[in-house]
Amino acid sequence: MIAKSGAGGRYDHDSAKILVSRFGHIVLTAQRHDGKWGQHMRKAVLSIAKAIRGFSDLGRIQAPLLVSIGIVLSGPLAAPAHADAGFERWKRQFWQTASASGVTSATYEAALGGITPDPDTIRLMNKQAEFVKPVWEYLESAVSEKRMETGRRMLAEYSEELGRIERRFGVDREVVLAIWGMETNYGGFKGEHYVIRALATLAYAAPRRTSFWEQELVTALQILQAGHVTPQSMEGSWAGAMGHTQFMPSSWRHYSADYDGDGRHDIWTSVPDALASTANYLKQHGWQYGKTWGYEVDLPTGFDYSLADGDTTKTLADWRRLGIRRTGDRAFPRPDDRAELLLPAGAGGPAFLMLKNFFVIKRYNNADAYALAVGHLADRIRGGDAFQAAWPRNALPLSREQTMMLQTLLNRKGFDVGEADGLIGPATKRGIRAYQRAAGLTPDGYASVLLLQSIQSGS
Ligand SMILES: [Ca+2]
Repeated sequence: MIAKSGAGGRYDHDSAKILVSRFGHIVLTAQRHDGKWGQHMRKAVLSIAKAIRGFSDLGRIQAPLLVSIGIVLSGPLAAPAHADAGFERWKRQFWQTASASGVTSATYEAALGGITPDPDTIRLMNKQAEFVKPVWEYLESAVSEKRMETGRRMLAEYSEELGRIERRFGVDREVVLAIWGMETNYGGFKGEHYVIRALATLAYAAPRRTSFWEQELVTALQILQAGHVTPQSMEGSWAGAMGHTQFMPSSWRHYSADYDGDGRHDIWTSVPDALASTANYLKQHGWQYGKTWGYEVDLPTGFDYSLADGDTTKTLADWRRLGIRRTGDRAFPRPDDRAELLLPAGAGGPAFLMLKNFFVIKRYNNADAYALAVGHLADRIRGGDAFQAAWPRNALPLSREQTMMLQTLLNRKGFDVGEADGLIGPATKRGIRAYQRAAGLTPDGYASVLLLQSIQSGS
């Protein structure tokens, strides 16, 4: 047991102590007589944290963790903090699952021994986005000037590696870079969470999909055990997405690659390994080398917007026969390729014909806006143009609550959208189109604040 005197000597009325149990659990006791945590108290906790980092048996304990424990302990004569008893029980129980999958007790102890639930993971796992960011705002930050510029710099810096990756996997270098740029800003922000801790927190506390998180955690432990990365470097997001390209452990298992042949698939600290892994992921999901993800297009007046239903596919030649032209009136180089029409912000904004590679990018993150941003960033890194059509900046998307309101109103008016769940799926889009047709509006199925207002004013 280690006891370090903290603020006690320095501050008359406050004291803090760190105790470390033989299992490596941290116990912090703290007192401040006026019951408030001030800046000096935080400094005291931080100084203790710094002092104990020298002890090798503490494993992966970092100052911010201790500060966050310290802040939880506010209140007069705060009771000693203790590890979450439920979490400790869960850890003992999970050991059975892990050992059955070949995880050794040494790996288990080194990885999970001293950890507590991750407060960020707890806070974020139940959080639902209240406001939906308009696609144009998302694109502005995702494909910023800075990110394009860094992408072009990285294209030069890693030209040799990217060339080899392109030849080996058959995936265009710019899209690999664009995913790296989108996921972690080219490694600038990989997430500072210890992946084992984040996944353990989810396996223990997530309201759903417990077995999914447990399996991801088992895989993460196997990755450590095989020596691909050290626990100290196994950083990722609060939800367990890891390294430069934010692979979940299961994706790492199926798609990671070893660029330099050192036997480790190190997506955490090796940029070439991470880029090769992303290329392999895209290839395994069907990437078509040398082809684009899609084209911005102009629609003719009187176009039948019900064809943009997320389901209809036609060859580019067939779309051309319906009056759709590529922006700038350039030809489609491969008119026999099949494409789907997408209007990310409804009839008032840009329109795109999406090809196979767009849907391959979506396998990385299943959101149209994400795949559009990756594709566009790749084009811009390559020196391509900005989108031509303007975004309808007054047609803001609905929040979840507003969507529920819209759904309730549509159901009430006889335009069946199913359950009012606040999510815009195919049934809601069908209901919106039916309403738009009946009201003499363009039936694009786009749920905007303007549409909600129109329905409200007519009801
Ligand atoms: Ca390697």
